[in-house]
Amino acid sequence: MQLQLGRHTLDLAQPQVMGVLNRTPDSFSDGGVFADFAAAVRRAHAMAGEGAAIIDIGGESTRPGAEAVSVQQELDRVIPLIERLAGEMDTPVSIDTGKPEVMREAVRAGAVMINDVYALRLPGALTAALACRVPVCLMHMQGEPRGMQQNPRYADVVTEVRDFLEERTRVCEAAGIPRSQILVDPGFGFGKTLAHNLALLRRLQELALLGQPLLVGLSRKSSIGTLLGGVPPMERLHGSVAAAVVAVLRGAHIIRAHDVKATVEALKVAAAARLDGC
Ligand code: 7PJ
Repeated sequence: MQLQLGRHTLDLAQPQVMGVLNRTPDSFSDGGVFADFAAAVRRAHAMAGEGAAIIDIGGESTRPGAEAVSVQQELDRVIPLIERLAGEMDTPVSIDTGKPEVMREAVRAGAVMINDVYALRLPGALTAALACRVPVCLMHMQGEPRGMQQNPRYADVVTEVRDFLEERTRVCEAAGIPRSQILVDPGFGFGKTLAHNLALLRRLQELALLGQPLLVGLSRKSSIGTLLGGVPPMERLHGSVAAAVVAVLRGAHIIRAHDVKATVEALKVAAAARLDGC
């Protein structure tokens, strides 16, 4: 399995790491350290040096209860950074957004992938993504970021997430996005309790069977903190790496992570010991 990202071909037979770069002052996971432009540029280069295959840039926090940002604010946060990085870096850049205007401008600025936690469900997003002609990651989320963690409920979370991702893939393909450019993601922590997240991780293979590149983000998420007795985001490194290894052994192709070096090294060892993606 391969993924074409601009001039780069990503080999998905090996696990790949997507490095997270938040340009948000209210990010839960890094406290907004990379809101500063120069710090963000340095961080992107550092992650590329550590083996990130993609740098994912976001300008709106989707943590539970986060403030919404305007289109202009989001553009101001991400576009200059994407222009700079796409011009000087050999690592592909993706844009983490649900807003059609931001998708368009980001791809114009050099982003080669769209990562949308709304799975192109916001008005105009599907049309915008289609026009951009870049791969899209469709993520599952129950509800909206503001209230999604209040009372998430499922009859069978794995089946519901799988059916949702299958349906969104079908809708996107029918609209004209080639299947080869569609990634799927269960959206750990997006309208899910610890039990839901664990069920998804245990049965991740059922999502791999959809046949699309499978991206997962568990890095520093609250489920990891809970399993470790309530530790804060900066103390979730080892737990996050363990979760990444489990995900890759159960069929994930791309791991979205803050701690690139640790994740890349762990996944190299995990991949070498893997029988055939089991
Ligand atoms: C995810 C994401 C994820 C994808 C965020 C955080 C919260 N995109 N954007 N998957 N999470 N595709 O970084 O913890 O899990 S924002």
